[in-house]
Amino acid sequence: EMKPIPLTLIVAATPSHAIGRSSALPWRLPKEMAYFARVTKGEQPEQDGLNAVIMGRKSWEGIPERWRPLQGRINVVVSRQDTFDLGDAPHSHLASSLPSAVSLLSSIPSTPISPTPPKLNRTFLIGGAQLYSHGLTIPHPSYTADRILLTRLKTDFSDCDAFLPPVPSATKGEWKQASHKELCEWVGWEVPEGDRTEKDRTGGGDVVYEFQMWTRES
Ligand code: FOL
Repeated sequence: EMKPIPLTLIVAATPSHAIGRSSALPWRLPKEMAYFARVTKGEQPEQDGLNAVIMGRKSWEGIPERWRPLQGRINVVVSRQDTFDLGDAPHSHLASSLPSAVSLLSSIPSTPISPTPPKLNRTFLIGGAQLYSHGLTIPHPSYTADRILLTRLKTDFSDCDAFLPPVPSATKGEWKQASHKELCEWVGWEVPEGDRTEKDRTGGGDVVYEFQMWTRES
C-alpha cells in the first residue's frame, strides 16, 4: 500500500464558477497571475526539490507559448492523444490520465540534461474543468485532492465555456475554508488578505478578488 500523494488544486473562478473561455483565461490580471506563479514554484524555507504542475491538454494550449513550459516547475500534460506534441520543452511530460500523471511523477526519468531526476516537492492540479472534476470526484489510491487555493473573483465574465465543478461535500469529508494565517503558513510568505482590486488588462474594468484556501480531511 502506497500513501496517496496530496494534490493541491489552484484556480481562479468567478461567482458563477467560470474559469475559462476558448481554452484561455477570460481575464488578464498580472498580480493574480504572479500569485499563481509564486505559489506553484514554491518558496518554503525548507524547500529542496521542484514542484510539479499537472494540467489538461487544453490548459497547456491556453498558456501563451512563450510561458510554456511553466518555468521552475515540472510540467505534466494530460491528453488521450498519445502523440500529442509538447515540443522539446524541458521538464515536460505527457500522460494519458490523472493517475498516470501522478505515477509518472513518482518516478521522474533522468535525462541527458538532468542526469539525476529532480526531487519532487508539491504537486498542483492547475486545470482545466475536466481535470479539476476528475481530481475532485474520482477517488484513486495514488492521490488525494485535499486542498484548493481558490482566487474568488467577485466579478462575472460573459461567454465563458469552462466552469469549476461544484465542490463535492457529501463524499470524502467536508471542505472547510482555512484562515488567512493558515494560507500564509502553507505557502511560506505573506499573502495579501481580504479583497484586492486589479484592472483587467484585456480591456475590462476593475476586478475584485480574494485569495482563499480550502481543505478537507482525506
Ligand atoms: N490559478 C489562479 N489562481 N490563477 C490563474 O490564472 C490560473 N491559471 C491557470 C490555472 N490556475 C490558476 C491556468 N492558466 C499561465 C497562463 C495561463 C494559466 C496558467 C499560467 C502563465 O502564463 N503563467 C506564467 C506567467 C507568470 C507571470 O506572468 O508572472 C507562470 O510562470 O506561471
